[in-house]
Amino acid sequence: MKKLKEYTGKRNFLHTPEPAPGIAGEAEVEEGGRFVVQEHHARRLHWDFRLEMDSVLKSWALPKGLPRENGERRLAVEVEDHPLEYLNFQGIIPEGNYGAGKVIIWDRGRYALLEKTSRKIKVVLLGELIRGAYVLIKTGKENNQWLMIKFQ
Ligand SMILES: [Mn+2]
Repeated sequence: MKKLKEYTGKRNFLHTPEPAPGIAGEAEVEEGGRFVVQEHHARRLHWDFRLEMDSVLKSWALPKGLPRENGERRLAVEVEDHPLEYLNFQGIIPEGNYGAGKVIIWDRGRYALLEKTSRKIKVVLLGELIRGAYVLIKTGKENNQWLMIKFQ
């Protein structure tokens, strides 16, 4: 899958327990409006926020996690699209591999899309820990920098 070329290019699936795209078989992965937040104990602790969109997981790394209060904004760095199979991934990425460290599923659930443009994604997240409305806004300067803001 072309969209996942960057994901595949950064990883050697003989050495990382992370899923190779399509390994579970796309048919086995039920489609539709899911999200996951993974706590990733890499060189620097961060939280990866992933939204199922266009048959991949659109992904952002948040150094401080998701905003918790209304009006709170957090930096969200857009990273490469991940395969849908990553929704269920947790485990330890061994030293020497891209993103080495422990990955824990911190929350997951479904989302409703309220608005989507190339620079703005507005969603309602219905997870186990997280329930609320959030907007992601591309900040412009750095191409991969977004802000995630809780607004309800
Ligand atoms: Mn990560």
